Amino acid sequence: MKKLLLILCMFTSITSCIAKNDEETTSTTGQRTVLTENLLKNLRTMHETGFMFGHHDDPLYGIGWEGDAGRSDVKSVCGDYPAVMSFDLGHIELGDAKSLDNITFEKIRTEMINHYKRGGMISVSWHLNNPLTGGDSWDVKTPGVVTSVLPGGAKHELFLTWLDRVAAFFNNLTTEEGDKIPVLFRPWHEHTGSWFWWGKEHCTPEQYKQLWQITRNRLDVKGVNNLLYAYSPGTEGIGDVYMERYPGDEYVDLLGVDGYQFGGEAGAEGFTKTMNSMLTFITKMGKEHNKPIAFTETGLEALPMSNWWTEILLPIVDKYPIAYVLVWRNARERDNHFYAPYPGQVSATDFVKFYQNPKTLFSQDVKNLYK
Ligand code: BMA
Repeated sequence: MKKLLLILCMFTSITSCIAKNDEETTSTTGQRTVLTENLLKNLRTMHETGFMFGHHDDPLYGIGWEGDAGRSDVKSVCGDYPAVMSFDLGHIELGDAKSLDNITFEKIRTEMINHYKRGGMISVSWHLNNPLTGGDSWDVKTPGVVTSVLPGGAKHELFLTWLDRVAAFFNNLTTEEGDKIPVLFRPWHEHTGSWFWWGKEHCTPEQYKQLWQITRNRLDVKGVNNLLYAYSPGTEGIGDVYMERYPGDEYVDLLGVDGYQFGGEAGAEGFTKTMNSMLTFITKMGKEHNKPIAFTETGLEALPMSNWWTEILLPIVDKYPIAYVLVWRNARERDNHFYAPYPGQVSATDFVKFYQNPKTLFSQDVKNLYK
């Protein structure tokens, strides 16, 4: 065996989520499934074995292909699937059949089930539209969008219907055997920046926290009991910057950070410095708040550095007790918008070395995430 399999714990615990009272969103359930609790337990101890590698939209498309059964750029390079696959629910709120990246939600659901069946973990982000303007997540020209979806706001009722569509998707995520598949949901990410309508300059800390609360409470009320929730700020700062909008321990299961290397090779030093600072802080917060931690999004666009995996990313992450690190998608519809290698790509050989490192965990290394 290249790597140790995860050690099973015999005992499982079911802790109930604390539901907040909000008149129309009072939680009636608030209990997670045993599979979901088991995933949380295993995320907590993952760092004792290593850290999982993840890739966004991994089985859906890659460089030069789309929709080929069983295909994955990561697997084509190293022989195994990532342990974590993330997907995005943008446009599900509209009732559309296809996501903002032009994939049917039915296909996304199928690939989530496939990945669960191979033992892997699923994470979900949500680049939802702007409910006030009808624009996208990045439409930040009009103020007051967050206020508009809070109780009493002009778009509150509409927003609840959006949350209900998300709830229906998660509630419908079941295998033929009847397992309801656990998911790490990462709503309202990168909010310490201001490029999304829920970002720092577009709402107060209280409004942001309320956004989390109504999201969580509505999903609880709708019986969504298969989610863990990740808090994923950007790299704008540690300390108060990171924690200012933290919705509270009862809403969050994992502390993360999204941070990219920008500017090609020249950005390596700054990226290393920033991520060491962020991950040192998150490690401390994880201990204080008793939460697992992860590097929830990262990457170097178009991977121009042949040694990026083992000489930049690995030396950063292997110092911290992260459960996983995830790189963004290999877009098939945009030039040079990819974050994992494909066969022949300049960093492919180095990625194989990264894969062979005993600390990096891929699909074959994580067979007991739900036990
Ligand atoms: C961004 C880019 C966009 C994409 C969005 C949601 O980072 O990759 O092209 O639409 O994520 O996946």
